[in-house]
Amino acid sequence: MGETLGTLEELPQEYRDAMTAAGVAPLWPMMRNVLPHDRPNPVTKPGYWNYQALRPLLHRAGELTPVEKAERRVLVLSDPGRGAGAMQATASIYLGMQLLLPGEAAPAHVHTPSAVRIIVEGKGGYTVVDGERLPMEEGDLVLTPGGDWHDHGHDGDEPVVWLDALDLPLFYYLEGSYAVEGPLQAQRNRPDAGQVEYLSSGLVPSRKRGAGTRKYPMVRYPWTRTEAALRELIKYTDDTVAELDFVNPETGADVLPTMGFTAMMIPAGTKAAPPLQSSSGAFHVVKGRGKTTIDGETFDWGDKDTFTAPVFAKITHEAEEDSFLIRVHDRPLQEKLGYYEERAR
Ligand code: 1HN
Repeated sequence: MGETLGTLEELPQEYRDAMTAAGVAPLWPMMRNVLPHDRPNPVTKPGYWNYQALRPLLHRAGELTPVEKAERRVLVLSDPGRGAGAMQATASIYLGMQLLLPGEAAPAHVHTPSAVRIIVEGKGGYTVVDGERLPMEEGDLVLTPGGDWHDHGHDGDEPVVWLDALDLPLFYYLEGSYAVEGPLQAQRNRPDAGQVEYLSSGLVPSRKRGAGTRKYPMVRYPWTRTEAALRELIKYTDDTVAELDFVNPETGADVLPTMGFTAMMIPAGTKAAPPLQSSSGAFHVVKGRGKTTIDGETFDWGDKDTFTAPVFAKITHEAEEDSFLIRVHDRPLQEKLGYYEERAR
């Protein structure tokens, strides 16, 4: 226990060459890399993206690359620990900022990873998910579960931007990531289920015998309701931060199998120091102002900024104004794998 393990260099060169020729390698020099003591040793580094800095770059992409040439016009938020161009923001979470201009349509496709949009700015954008037309308004959370057809459209007159979060790194790692393309979908002429069947929390369509429910019954969570719920909760909770998890209204489970989403309100003047968590996370500021220290790095944030935290990060938030954030995390996956954990700081 705790002894220093043997290195590759200690072994005779002819033995190392013979192992290489046989297609094998000794485990012991690599043992502590794959199984560090006590806690993981993440590659992921804390990341921060200022929206005012991204915005002109995104608009430039709008001038340079028509949506037909991009399929999806997105700037990817790369984990600083993996470097520019990395297709992930943490080990399990991909993030990108997507721009759609008035009159544009992003073609329909379906893929194995799941996507979630958090709307950043602009009016008139919509997504069609399996025939259901979902208006996109600032702060809304819109799900595109893996296996559901989706395309994006825009009836408004100003650019629309949203943050995409996908479990793409997992699917890519599993060599399970692929898409199928198709024609734009016919849209059902009615409001989405969040405005009809699931308008009111605690009420679901009557469970008549034999009436089946969709696996993902509600795919749009309007921000106006989320904010109203947080503002009410903060008045009565003993916690310094109000937190609400987005769940499937039929099952109460997390909205997707791998990714979880938590709406947070940090009141002005409040400091919050959550326990260390085995999940990694991305924080998107719907609105507010404050600063967050993650493993010793401090980020000053404002409206529409995004920042990330590796697994077991030591996180301290301080809000200057009443601040509303959505946290994207991989707790649902870790719970299914049986190792989600929180530790005292
Ligand atoms: C995707 O399908 C979308 O549908 C956005 O808007 C970003 C990033 C990687 C793979 C698929 C979209 C994506 C994506």
